[in-house]
Amino acid sequence: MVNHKIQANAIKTAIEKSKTILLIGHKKPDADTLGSVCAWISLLNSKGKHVEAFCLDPVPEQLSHLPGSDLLRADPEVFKKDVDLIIINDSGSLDYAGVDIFLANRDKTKTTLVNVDHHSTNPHYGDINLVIPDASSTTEVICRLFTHWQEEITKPIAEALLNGLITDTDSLTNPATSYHSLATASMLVKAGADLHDIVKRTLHAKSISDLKLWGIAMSRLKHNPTYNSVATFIRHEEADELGTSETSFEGIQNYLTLIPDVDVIMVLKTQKDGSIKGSLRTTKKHIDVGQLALLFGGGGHKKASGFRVMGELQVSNNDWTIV
Ligand SMILES: [Mn+2]
Repeated sequence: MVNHKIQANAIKTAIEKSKTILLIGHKKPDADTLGSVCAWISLLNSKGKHVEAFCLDPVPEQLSHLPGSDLLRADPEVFKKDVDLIIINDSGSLDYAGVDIFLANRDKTKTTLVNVDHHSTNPHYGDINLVIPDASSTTEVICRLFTHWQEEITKPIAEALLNGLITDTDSLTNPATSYHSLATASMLVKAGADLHDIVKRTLHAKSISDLKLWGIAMSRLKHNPTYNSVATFIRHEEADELGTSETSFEGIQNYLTLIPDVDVIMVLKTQKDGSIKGSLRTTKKHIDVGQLALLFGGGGHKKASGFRVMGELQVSNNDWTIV
């Protein structure tokens, strides 16, 4: 927090001045955005603030145990209420958060917007922006923030934060994992979070359907020697037929980073709306897949990023193209 004291103090003042605070998690919520929102709920409740929480999509079953997650609503009516402060968590853009249309006419004299994130492509859309790209997760940013404020990291806060940190670091193994992430995880375990339970619930919970979906993706792996990349794809009909969720797809690209000596991993998934979603990963120090995703109108981090393009996936003779 050394380099972000001004932002940390500004957020503190904004909270002190606020009666009603709206917390936002991004659409298709993951453990990082939900862990962040739930940690805020615990802290702000203890300070007697009235808290509302919004997320466009429902909380996934495996994260519904997080204390405070039952407060999240998908009802946009909340944007018509008198809210003093809005805190958006883990969203590289307002569109990614799913709230761009709801905030288009925000009265900036009444409502302050805080943007807390770790995506390097974040354009700083808030009035106060606490964006730390070297943090493994937004939950790590929030942990640094609460610690800087000398707030007590209670058991519910530790539980919520460690869920996000463990998920975003792939159980403290991916390149985003730093000395700080390990120290943060250690501190959260000391504060009462159950590391074993979190790993079991989030990353190790693979159903038969999830593994069948993985099987389809693995059978299509293709190495492109020109770019030294490995790619595969999944059609949304295949995922639907197996009844898998968005999170089962998530793990595939991370697992593929186990392949040594490959520069870029790409997993494509066709969407119901006719678009194609791509996830990019790299374990190479000199490669920035965040920049690569920007070329396709997406964004993300140096080591993990994503994009969405309109198009159709055509497969012929073991060759596939987006047209
Ligand atoms: Mn995150």
